[in-house]
Amino acid sequence: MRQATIYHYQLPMESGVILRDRRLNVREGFILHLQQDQANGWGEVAPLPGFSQESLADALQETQYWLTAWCNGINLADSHLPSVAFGISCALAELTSELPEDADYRKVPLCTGDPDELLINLAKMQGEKIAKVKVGLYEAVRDGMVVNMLLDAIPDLQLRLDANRSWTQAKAAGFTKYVKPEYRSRIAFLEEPCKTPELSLKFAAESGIAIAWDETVRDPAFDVIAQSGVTAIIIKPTLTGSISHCRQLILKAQRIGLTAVISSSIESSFGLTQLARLANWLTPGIIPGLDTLSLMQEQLIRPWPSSNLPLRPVAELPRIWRT
Ligand code: OSB
Ligand code: MG
Repeated sequence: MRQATIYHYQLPMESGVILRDRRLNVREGFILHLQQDQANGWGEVAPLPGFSQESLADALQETQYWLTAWCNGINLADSHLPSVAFGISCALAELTSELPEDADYRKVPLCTGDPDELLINLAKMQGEKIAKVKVGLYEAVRDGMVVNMLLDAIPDLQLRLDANRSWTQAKAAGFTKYVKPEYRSRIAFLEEPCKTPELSLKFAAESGIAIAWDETVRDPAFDVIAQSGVTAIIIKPTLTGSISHCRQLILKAQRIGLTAVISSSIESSFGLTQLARLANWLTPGIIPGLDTLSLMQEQLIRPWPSSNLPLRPVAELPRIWRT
C-alpha cells in the first residue's frame, strides 16, 4: 500500500533578505511524506521566487498529480518542474534507502556584506579554509580590496566568488586590476562574472581567474563540456531537477575534471540536511554551498547540527493533502 501526504510550510526570514530584486519575507514550500508498507520517505518541494520558473501553485498541483499516480502504482517520468522532481526524488530515495544517511555538514561560509564577520567564522572553521563572497553588489574596486584583505589575513584561505552575471566587461576588468596577481590562483572560481557565458569565458581567458557556471547550468541548451578557464559547475537541485538528473550532470562534470558543487536554493533546514547527504554521497570532499540557514528565523522538522534556531516540528504544519 502506498500513501502520500503533503504539508505546507512558511518560515519567517531574517529581515532584509533580498533575492535578485525582491525582498523575501517568508520562505514557503511543501513537505512530502511518502509511505509504502513499513517504509517512509520525506522530501521538500520549494520553488524559489525569482529563480524557479514554476509558481508555488504550479508546484503543488504537479506534486499532487505525480503522487496520485504513484499511489496507484504508477511511477511517472521525472516532473518537468525542477522543484517537484527534486522533492519527489528525495522522498523516493529515502523510501528505498538509496539516499545515504551520512552527511557532510560542513558548508562554505557565505559573505554578502561584512568581511569582518566572515573572518570570525573562518577562524572557527576546521580543516580546509574556504569561503564564498558575493561580488558585484558594490563597486568592483571594493570587491577587489575585500578579496585582497581576506587572502592577506588567512594565508591558507581559498575563495569562491559569485558575481551572478552582474558585471560589464569594464567592471570585471576593474575587479581584476585590484586583485593582487599572486592571489588569482587562490580564487577557486568566480561564478558567472559577466552578463553572458561568452563574455565570462573571455574574462577567464584575459584575467587568468577561473570561473564556474551557475545560472548557465539551468540554460535549456546547457551541456557539461570542458572549456578553457572553467573549473566548476554549481548544482542547485531545487532549480535543476531530480537526484538522478543532478547525478548525471555531476558524473559528467567529474569525468572531465570539473568540480561539481552542490548548493542551496534557500531550502529549510530539512532540505539543507538532505542536500548535505546528497553532497556527501555524490561530491565527496567538495564542501557544498549550503550556508543559507542563517537567513531564516526557524528550522523545520530536521535540525542542522550546529544551528541554534528554534525547530518547527511537522505536527505544527498544516496538512493540506492526503491520498
Ligand atoms: O547567487 O548563487 C546564488 C542561493 C539561492 C539563489 C541564488 C544563489 C544562492 C547561493 C547559495 O548563493 C549559497 C551558495 O551557493 O554557497
Ligand atoms: Mg550564483
